[in-house]
Formats: sequence, structure tokens, C-alpha cells
Amino acid sequence: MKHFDPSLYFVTDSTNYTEEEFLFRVEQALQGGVTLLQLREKEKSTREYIELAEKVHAIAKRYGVPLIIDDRVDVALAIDAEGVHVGASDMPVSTARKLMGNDKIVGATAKTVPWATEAWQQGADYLGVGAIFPTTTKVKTILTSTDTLRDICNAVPLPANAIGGLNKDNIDVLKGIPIAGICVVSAIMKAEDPKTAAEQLKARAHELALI
Ligand code: TZP
Ligand code: MG
Repeated sequence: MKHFDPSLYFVTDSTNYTEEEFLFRVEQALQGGVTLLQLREKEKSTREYIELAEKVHAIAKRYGVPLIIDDRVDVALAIDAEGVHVGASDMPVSTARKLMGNDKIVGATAKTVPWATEAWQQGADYLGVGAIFPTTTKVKTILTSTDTLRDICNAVPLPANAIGGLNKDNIDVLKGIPIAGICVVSAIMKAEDPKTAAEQLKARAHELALI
């Protein structure tokens, strides 16, 4: 089943947490109303990635939230995750789609309209657009203006999520842009209380009619 709700998309970062603390925070975030979850690991071995993904998947399933695996189609297939997210230096969208099949979610990073159009043509289900603000999360990215975000939303018939440095105090810059959701790492991951952080982010996004 491919239905998914991208309105509050939480991308994880296990750096600096014990596995127990990490899994606890992920569950807290789910309790706070996260609607889509991405496991994003850059340092782990394939074995470690799969083991952690299985644990995260078991938790996500209890909340009925689809799990997307960043970059690694093999890991996504190995644990039967709901989808995969591919960026600029990852597998092409068309290849990810071929390997994942039509029933799985394939998300793609897009920073320009041509790039977003190509992702759509190659079979992506949603777009991640950013970074809207500078980010403290370890990632190779460049800033994407809110004008470009708006252009992408209007040009491509795919749900688009804004990402990069977003938090409850700055998402007002997205007001009026037809995004499908907001996507965050730090605002939830590094919050003192991930559950409250997710709740507040969602409440603010609703208040601004973003989602
Ligand atoms: N892609 C563009 S910005 C980013 C990714 C993965 C990181 C966003 O992290 P944060 O902590 O929400 O700024
Ligand atoms: Mg990637």
C-alpha cells in the first residue's frame, strides 16, 4: 500500500545517541504526531544499518507510519520498508523505482524545477526541497529559495516537502506556498522532548495553514 501522509516528515539522525536513547526519541516523535519517518544513517555498516532499520520499522509500524530508508535501496528491500529516498549522488530515481517496484514509495531530492520535473518523470512519489535555511545536520546541500520552492510546487504534480533548518519559529516563511509538508531533523531529533516538539511543530504548521 502506497498511501502516505507527508505533512510532518521526520528524518532521523542517530549521531551522539545510544541506540536505546535514539529509539526512545523516535518513538516519542511518533507519539507527537509525525506522519512519515525516514531513517538516515551515514556512518553505519550495512549490517548495522539493517539491524537498526528493523528496530525502527517495528516501532513505526505500531504507529501506522511508513518508514523510508535514506539512500540505500538494498536496506529498504532487506527490511521491507515502505520506501526509499534518493538524493543527487544516490541512485537515479528511475533505477530506485525499478528496484523498489511500483508499490513502494520513492522520494527524491530536488533543488530546481528541471531537477524536480526529471524526478517526477522517472517515477518519484514525492520531492524533498531545500535547504530552505542553513542546517546543522551533516549533509551536502545548498540553499534553495522559497521562490524556487514555490516554482517547484507549481510546476510538478508531486507532493513537495520543505526541508533544511526548519523549526516552529521560522516555518512562517512557507506561508502560502503549496507544499505537502514540512521535513525536519534537528527540530525534533535534538529537542529536549521530541514528542512536544513534534506536537508544537504540527500545531504551528496547522495554524499557518501549511498542512
Ligand atoms: N537535506 C537538505 S537539508 C537536510 C537534508 C537531509 C538536513 C535538514 O536537517 P535540519 O536539522 O532539519 O536542518
Ligand atoms: Mg542521500
